[in-house]
Amino acid sequence: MSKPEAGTRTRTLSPESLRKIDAYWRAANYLSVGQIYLYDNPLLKRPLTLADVKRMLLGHWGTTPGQNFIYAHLNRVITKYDLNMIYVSGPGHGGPAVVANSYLEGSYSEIYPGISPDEAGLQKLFLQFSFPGGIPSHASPECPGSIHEGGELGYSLSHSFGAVFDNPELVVACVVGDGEAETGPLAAAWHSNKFLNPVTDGAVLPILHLNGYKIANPTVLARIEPEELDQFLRGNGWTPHYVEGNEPALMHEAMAVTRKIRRTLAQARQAADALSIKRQESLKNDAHALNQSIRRRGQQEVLAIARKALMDLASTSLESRMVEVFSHRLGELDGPAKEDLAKALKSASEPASVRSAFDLPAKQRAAIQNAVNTALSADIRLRFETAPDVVCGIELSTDGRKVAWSITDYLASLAKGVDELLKESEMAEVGAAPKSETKGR
Ligand SMILES: Cc1ncc(C[n+]2csc(CCOP(=O)(O)OP(=O)(O)O)c2C)c(N)n1
Repeated sequence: MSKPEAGTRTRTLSPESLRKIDAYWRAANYLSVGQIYLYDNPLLKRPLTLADVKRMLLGHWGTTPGQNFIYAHLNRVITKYDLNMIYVSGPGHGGPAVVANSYLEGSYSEIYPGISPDEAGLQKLFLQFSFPGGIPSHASPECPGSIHEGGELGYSLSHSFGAVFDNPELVVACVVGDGEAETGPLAAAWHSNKFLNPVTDGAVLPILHLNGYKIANPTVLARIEPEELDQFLRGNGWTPHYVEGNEPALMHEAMAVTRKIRRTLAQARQAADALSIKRQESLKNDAHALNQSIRRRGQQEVLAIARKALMDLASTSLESRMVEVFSHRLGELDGPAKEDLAKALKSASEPASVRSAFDLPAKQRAAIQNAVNTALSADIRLRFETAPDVVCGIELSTDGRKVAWSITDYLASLAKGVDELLKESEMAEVGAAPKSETKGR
């Protein structure tokens, strides 16, 4: 594998944008660290003393600058590309990060006016964090916009996918902790992409926060070789992009990834459209093949039943009964139809053909010859042949005129019924399916 491309310094961001993004990031970091540590003196207007620091510290600083970095950058691309995007914090014990960003954006004070955007509000914001009567140390339902409770690790990806199913415009940026990635639920959730339909669903952008530790203990994904990690992610169906380094200026790299996501989404939708057309065709072919086979099978079954029923009820063979019916039909011919047929048969240069699905015994052939001669008051020359397409019946034809009796019509009505049944079950399937090719779903 070529070494994962490290973030490189480019000039995607103007110096002014870079300064603002960096300022936002540092402000979010300040608000986060303040929540974890500060009991008082929120703006550090006077020299810090031990009395300003909380006695019992909770919340994990280690995950926070990374999450703030991602959050700041995502906000920028949301604004730039007018994306419909939400943020899910996997290492949810980095609660200070999501609270800090919500406060910086103004949503927090909007929902909780007591936590105002001033020094008094800041004092309350810091104090309430992981404090009796305050808010939990992890991303919790109280946090505006939160759809993911961060106390129990492992469900961030599943929740993100749940949010985008049947929500085609939504992109969920899901930060996955490398410690969180060691939980069973998260390890399995990488495969949720198999259930995603790019036509009807949105997109999930997992961001593996590879900061090396699950709080203080080394993580597996940060200790394996980069190539192994790359193959692991690809093996799960993802195309990883790497943003690594120590400098805030590398934010531009994540933006490039998001741009690519939009392009990939459009391509995936096109591919899914083509796939859906192919699927419709193959469904049609399958239905046709099934219909044919039902028709064939129906023919055999009908014949077998008719043969047995005739034998049981009338002690007669199917073949002789068929000849009788055919002869009767000939006898019933009258008027112009009869004259027309007689004329055609008499003037034909070739013997008229009598086709039947099975080989007619001599006795039946003689009966037919007799019926034709009697019906048309002439000596008509006949040629007998077997033809499987004359589905269980007899057909007399010459020069485009035809007298026939077969069970084809019965089978056609059976085929029509089967067709309707297939259509009904297809409609029911479409109606019941949560989406087209599911899910992925
Ligand atoms: C299911 C579950 N197991 C264990 C924990 C305890 N726990 C809290 S944070 C943490 C480590 C998380 O590591 P990571 O996802 O890498 O986050 P980071 O270290 O970056 O904060 C653990 C094991 C938990 N919250 N939930």
